[in-house]
Amino acid sequence: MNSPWKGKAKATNQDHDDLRPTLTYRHILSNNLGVRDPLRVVALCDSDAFYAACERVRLELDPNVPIVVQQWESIIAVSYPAREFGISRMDKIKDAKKKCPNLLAVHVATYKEGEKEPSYWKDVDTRTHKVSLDLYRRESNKIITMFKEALPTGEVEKASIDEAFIDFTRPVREKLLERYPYLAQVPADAPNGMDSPLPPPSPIKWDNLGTVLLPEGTDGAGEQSNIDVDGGATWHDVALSIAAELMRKIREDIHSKLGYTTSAGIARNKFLAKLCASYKKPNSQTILRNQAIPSYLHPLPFQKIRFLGGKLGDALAKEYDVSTVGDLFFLYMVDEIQSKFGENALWIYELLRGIDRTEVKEKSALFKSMLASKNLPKPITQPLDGHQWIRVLAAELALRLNDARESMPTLWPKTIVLHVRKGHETSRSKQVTFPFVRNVTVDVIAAAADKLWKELTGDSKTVNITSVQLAFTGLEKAEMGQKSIEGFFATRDVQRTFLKRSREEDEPLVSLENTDLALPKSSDIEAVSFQCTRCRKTIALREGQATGGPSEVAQRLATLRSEHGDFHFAQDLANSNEGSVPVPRGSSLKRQKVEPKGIAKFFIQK
Ligand code: TTP
Ligand code: CA
Ligand code: CA
Repeated sequence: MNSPWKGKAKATNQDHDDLRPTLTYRHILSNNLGVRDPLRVVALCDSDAFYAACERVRLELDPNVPIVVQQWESIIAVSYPAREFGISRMDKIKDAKKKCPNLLAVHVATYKEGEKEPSYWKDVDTRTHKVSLDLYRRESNKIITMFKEALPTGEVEKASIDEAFIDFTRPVREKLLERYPYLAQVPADAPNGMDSPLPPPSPIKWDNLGTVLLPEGTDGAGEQSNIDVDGGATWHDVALSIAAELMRKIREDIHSKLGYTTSAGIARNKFLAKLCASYKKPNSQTILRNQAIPSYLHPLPFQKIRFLGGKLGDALAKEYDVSTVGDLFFLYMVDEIQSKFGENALWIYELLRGIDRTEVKEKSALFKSMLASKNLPKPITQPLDGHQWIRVLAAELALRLNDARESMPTLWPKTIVLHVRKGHETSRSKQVTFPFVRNVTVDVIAAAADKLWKELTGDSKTVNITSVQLAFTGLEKAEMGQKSIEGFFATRDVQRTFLKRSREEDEPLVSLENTDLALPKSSDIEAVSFQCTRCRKTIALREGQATGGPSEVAQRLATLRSEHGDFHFAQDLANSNEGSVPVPRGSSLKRQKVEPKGIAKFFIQK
């Protein structure tokens, strides 16, 4: 094959040609260039020490109080004042208190047998209580709502319980045209009409917009902060600076209205925005200019990049004896990697260049399902003892459905599913149509679930149930037409649905789409498996991995989930590569079907 990379087989700095594209009037006047828009600006905004901050606000504490949030014996969030004492999430409560005798440790709220609402009980026990993350979900929704209200033409995608991607491209373009109206008029003497290059922008005042990362070859320690003016700026830099202005204002509003500090990363795509969001935490924002992408990416240990971590990262490190993104970038043996990775070579190639074309897209506002689950440290052995756990899970579902009904009064789950794991046997589940009722109370839910429980346990005298999950699926917002809410519910036949026969399934039919379980990090997962929203497969921890404390299991599950997510991300990137990928012309780096070998096998779904 006649590849210009043959023999050289190395990347050069010219591979970064996409960092300074020539912008024309057509670019600035088009509003639908999508992920290939050269003026694209994306931010990732993450809340600082989120659960700890929620508890601090709830308790109306001084922001300087050192506080940690505890789940059973583990620490799950550490406030920044507590971090000053060297406390981290890895510490045991006992050790954290040794480091800081005044430490305030708040146990996360729990549902307790027989209680309808979660609360902060004096004595909590994983054998009788279940963690409630409802406060954090509510506060998270308030923050997301503020993003959306501030940016009616922006796109907001909740990425986890405390972070969201924001696509600033449209709001920024509106501001650009408002501030520089001459950009909207193609000059009469422009040589190529709409396709003529824009005039150079005036210098940017970066002061007070956050930490601006420095391009290569500039004096300084990697960042430029509070500098007055900046020559050499591009229109993309102007776009970044406008996004930074809007982001700063929203972050200030969140702080003054809700009391939370946040940190944001602002760059040309999601991958880079996420990567620089935690550059300076807490209460900060970092701007990654296109020219600074190579110098920011190259020194990073590549295994720190989420998609290049884990087993794939280990394999890469072993195979090539490299440690940083820059090492990989310059050592990247195109043909060799192509033969090892097959079509997946492309996305690694792009990632090393700071290219990511994934969209910022709001997941449907409608939760398709809601799931409450509990891993039982002490298995249920008497069938009658199931009832107490069913009530605990029913209380959580009732609260979450009623919360959601505040904004969607006709939200109704078509089905309720009960799923149990019996020792090491495969799990079983049963489901039944859920009655169409106005008041979804704990009693209504528990009645349906009790029935399913009886069907699942049959006539057994003893059982060995180690995990119970209760879920609403098929959640839909029903059309009300002209009716009032009361009239709307009154017209439906409530009882009929209860009489329908339940259906038995080997595997849970729970679609986790848009539940918090679909998020990479959620410590409320007290389960040993999850169902992927993309491929619908149930992905479970291997035998032996499902042992240990709830937080250890949750950690392992989170790792598994993140690896599985990376698999899909890799696939998406590989599949979105038609078109203007900056692959050197004539390179053999093309989409080819190659049998997976070596590292490529990490991309292959088992
Ligand atoms: P993070 O955003 O990872 O951490 P954080 O907000 O506590 O701190 P930072 O300022 O560094 O962003 O996680 C958000 C919340 O998710 C965190 O407050 C608690 C919860 N969480 C867990 O329950 N278990 C975990 O292992 C992690 C990483 C987070
Ligand atoms: Ca956070
Ligand atoms: Ca986070």
